[in-house]
Amino acid sequence: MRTPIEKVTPETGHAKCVGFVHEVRDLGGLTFVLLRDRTGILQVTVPKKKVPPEVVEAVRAVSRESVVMVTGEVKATEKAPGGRELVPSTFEILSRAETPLPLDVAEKVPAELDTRLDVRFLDARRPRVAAVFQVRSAVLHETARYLHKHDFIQITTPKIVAAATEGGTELFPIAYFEKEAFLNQSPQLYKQMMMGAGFEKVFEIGPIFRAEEHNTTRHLNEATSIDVEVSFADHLDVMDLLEGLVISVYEHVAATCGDAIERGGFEACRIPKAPFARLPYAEAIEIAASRIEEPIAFGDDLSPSAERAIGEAMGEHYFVVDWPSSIRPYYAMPYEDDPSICKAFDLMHPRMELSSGAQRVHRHDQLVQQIASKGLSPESFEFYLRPFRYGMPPHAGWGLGVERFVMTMLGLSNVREAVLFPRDRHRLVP
Ligand code: AMO
Repeated sequence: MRTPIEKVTPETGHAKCVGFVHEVRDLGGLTFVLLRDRTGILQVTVPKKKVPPEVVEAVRAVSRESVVMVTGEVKATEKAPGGRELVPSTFEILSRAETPLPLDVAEKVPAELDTRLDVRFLDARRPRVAAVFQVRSAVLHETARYLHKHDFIQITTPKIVAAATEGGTELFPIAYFEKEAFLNQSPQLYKQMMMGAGFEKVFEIGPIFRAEEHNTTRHLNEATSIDVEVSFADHLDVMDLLEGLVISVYEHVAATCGDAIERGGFEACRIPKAPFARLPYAEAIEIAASRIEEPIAFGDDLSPSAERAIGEAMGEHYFVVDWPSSIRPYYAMPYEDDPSICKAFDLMHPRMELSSGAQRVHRHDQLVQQIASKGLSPESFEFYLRPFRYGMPPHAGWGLGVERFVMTMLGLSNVREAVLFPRDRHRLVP
């Protein structure tokens, strides 16, 4: 059995360690090899006269980032990282890395993102990148735990679909035998249908596909969405759920990823505090209008500069509520006393939108009328509309983008940093 590097201590005695060669420093009679696995770095000290000749030969031949297996005695030393070193009795090259490396893994100064993404497998060997994906894993883990604890049923819905959910333009058409089909933009219609099936509380964590042409630091063409839908609930209920989930995920990351976050050189993330402010859209527009140059008025979407200006004024996570019905999807429930606004919300991080949600229209005829009034054809939504004719509970839900969640949590500058293999306008490989 190998010993993970973080478990190697001066008390270990004889140890077998396997990892990547992080660095080789040849000082003549003495060579230092830094061995790295995902738990840390171990100094392998090779006094050439005191170790077997085949060890000296292997150390001379090894290149950086090769995978090696080293056995030997662990000794205490103040001069090495972690206060210990390993003096090898065997040194075996399991897999030799070619030189030169396409990316310098030990380099402190970051390379261009494009170069890094081309060789993501090497890039992810860096503690800073590995930390992002450890945090992402913790985010997904706690999300599922939190929702299961609140009696949600996890579902998985089709990604090959026949209709748009969020409007028609952002669809990727695919070849599906003799039929027209698309990659799904959102599990929206399916999670709502499961309210008609009586599941009451469902969630899905899965891919969403958006054929957005623009190339920004916050848009992907394939993203991961945490989707939730709840019966017998309104928008306020699911906003409370979202707020509780966000805080719980931050707490879990702080409790379980502290070491990785520190090794990656990130600042410890500050846990947001409940309750999040609830800012009516009309007030958000006023704040933006007073702070940005470009004209903005009631009925406009919040542009990135408007979001930034409002975020600066708000400072913390906040909700924007009471949106104009004209700029929300057909499934958002208008207020009874003022149908020009609806029971929709966005959860905002001061830097950008994290989540959108709403109480939904649950009455069939109203839904048909709203689909038509958005210029869409109710016939192409027949499979979705059908359950609304056979008893549909009032319901509400939201979708939360995993990449933006991780990006804002760690202060990443580009959403692509939060995906292993991002898909964008120009990137389809690896
Ligand atoms: P919306 O389209 O606002 O709402 O998406 C919800 C959240 O998903 C993330 N997201 C994206 N992240 C990166 N790149 C993209 N191209 C991208 N598109 C979306 C964002 C966004 O806030 N059906 C509704 C949700 C609902 O009402 O339940 C929906 O999809 O973080």
